[in-house]
Amino acid sequence: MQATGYMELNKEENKVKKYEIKENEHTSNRILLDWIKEVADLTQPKNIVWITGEEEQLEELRQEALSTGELIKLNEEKLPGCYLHRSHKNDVARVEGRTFICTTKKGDAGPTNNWMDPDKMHDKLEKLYKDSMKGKTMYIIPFSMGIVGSPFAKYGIEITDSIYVVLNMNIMTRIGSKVLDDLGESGDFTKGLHAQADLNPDERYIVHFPEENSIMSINSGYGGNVLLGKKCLSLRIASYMGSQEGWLAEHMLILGVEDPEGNKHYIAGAFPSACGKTNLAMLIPPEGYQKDGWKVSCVGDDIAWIRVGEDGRLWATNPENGFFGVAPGTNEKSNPNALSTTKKDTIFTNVALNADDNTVWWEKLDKNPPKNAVDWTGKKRDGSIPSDEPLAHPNSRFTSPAVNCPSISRAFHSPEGVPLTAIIFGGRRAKTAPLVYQSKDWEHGVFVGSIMASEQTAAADGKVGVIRRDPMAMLPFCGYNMGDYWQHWLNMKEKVENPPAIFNVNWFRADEDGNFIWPGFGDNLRVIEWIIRRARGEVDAKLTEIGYLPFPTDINIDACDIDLEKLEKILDVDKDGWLEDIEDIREFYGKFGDRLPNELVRQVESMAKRLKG
Ligand code: GTP
Ligand code: SPV
Ligand code: MN
Repeated sequence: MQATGYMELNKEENKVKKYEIKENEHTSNRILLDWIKEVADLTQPKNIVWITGEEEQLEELRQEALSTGELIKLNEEKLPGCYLHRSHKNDVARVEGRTFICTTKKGDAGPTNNWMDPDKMHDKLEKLYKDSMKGKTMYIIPFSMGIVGSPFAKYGIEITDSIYVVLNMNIMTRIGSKVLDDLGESGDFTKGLHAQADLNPDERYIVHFPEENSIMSINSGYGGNVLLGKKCLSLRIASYMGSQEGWLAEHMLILGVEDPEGNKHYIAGAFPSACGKTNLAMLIPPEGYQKDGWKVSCVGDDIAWIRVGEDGRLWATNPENGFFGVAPGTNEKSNPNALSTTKKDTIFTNVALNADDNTVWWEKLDKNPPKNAVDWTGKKRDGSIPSDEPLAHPNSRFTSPAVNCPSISRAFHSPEGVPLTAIIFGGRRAKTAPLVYQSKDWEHGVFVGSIMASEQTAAADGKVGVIRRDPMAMLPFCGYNMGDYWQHWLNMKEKVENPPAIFNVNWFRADEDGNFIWPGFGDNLRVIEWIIRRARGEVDAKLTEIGYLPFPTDINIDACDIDLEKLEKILDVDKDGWLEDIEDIREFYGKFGDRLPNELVRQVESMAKRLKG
């Protein structure tokens, strides 16, 4: 690989090398060059490579990763351009306990984030990064979140020693020289530094310095910990930027729905990790809806940047360029669009290999696990699956280009994004939260988002199934004090003349045996239809203690695998359940002290009164 634009000032082995990073064909940006020198002096790479985004360079990197075993080439006929990667066994999900927001004042990170004094953290990290790239190549990835040149895009530079990161960033973001060209001499970019070091989980850190616009990640090689454009920049850093600049960075999918009359509506939805964003974003309408002329398109599946448009509406863009989706559970029935998205130019992480034909497999892909399987840890398996030892890791993922998705929206390519008709919040809750309800107004809607709770999933370390409060699905992703974040949401009311209606959904209500009552997936359009009709003021609803609930007969269940009686059951207000929730909400709110907006205190107390009265 051609290495350009740098010189080692001192080449003797075992001595600390000093690098001179020269102006080169890639950039003359002094702020960038100085930072790269600083990082190179600290990490001591053997080589520095600028990622241009050219296919030839990327192909060279793929070949190198194949030669070291970092990637495995899959069946070129069945899965053209696809690769398998296995991460270290101790490194398979985001590590929330080791994720930090380092602001000058502790209170600015807030009670839901880990915090350390920025100077102390820098000292600690410096020791860990020292010499960490010795003998390795350092890659410099210029990337854009959003369309390059758009006024809404944010640029970043990720320095990494991982080819897997380069190749994933190439799918997930817009990378390469065009970003440097547009950046010019400006210092307006996020600095992201990633080193795998020795993957020691006890020294793993994912650290954000919002005030310095920088991110440092060390000792991991996995997804959300290392693809720094994703959760680190586009949510944690961007949420902080949004609070300063008057916009919102949210953990939301963006869905386009066209009704039979040709009206187009866009909906943004915040569900916690592994709670159905990708699935809803790629929804295929039930047959009857298709016949009637309903069409659904996908603008984004994980992150939305939301701004106030000149028309007084909220407009959402998807800053990403690909999907980093959960593999298990994805199949021809649940999400055919996602499945077809993964059929080419995809990197699979921690799924199982079918050694007979060099394809991939994961739980619930089909009912025929490969007889000759290699599981996600690299172990040969005979295809029988003890329940505690799945073939694919529960958080195994695919990284695919957004343009692979058969239902990708034309608006995906539009810099200004789409106007929102509705915002939906939703969690994974076996009890209490009904299938759908609507908030009464913006303030009540912000309250509904702030009291979201959900069962924990395999997307992060921690105990799966435990219920925790996850406001706006942003608990692990809010880069500043969550109390200030709620206030920022509340303040939007003044700026948005035509706000979207706000709803809450729960696809995961379960019966006594733990089976989901609502069929979900494509049938979720039935709920979306009600949401759109409500937002347009076309259908009545029942005002209850928690907000507006549908009259059950207003949800279309023609040719749907649920009867009216069951539907009524999941459209109830479980007063005892909600009263228990109130206790928990008060306790949670209590953590925020005087950073908790008064509006939310009023909301919870008046809901308590309604439930008791
Ligand atoms: P992240 O990428 O971690 O942010 O996750 P996500 O929110 O995009 O979740 P995703 O759509 O990948 O779904 C995660 C899991 O939930 C998968 O196992 C899905 O099969 C399951 N799931 C998604 N939608 C539904 C639904 O409507 N009903 C049921 N029962 N399960 C669903
Ligand atoms: C999530 O956990 O919400 C994800 C996957 O989308 S990761 O990129 O690992 O954060
Ligand atoms: Mn996510």
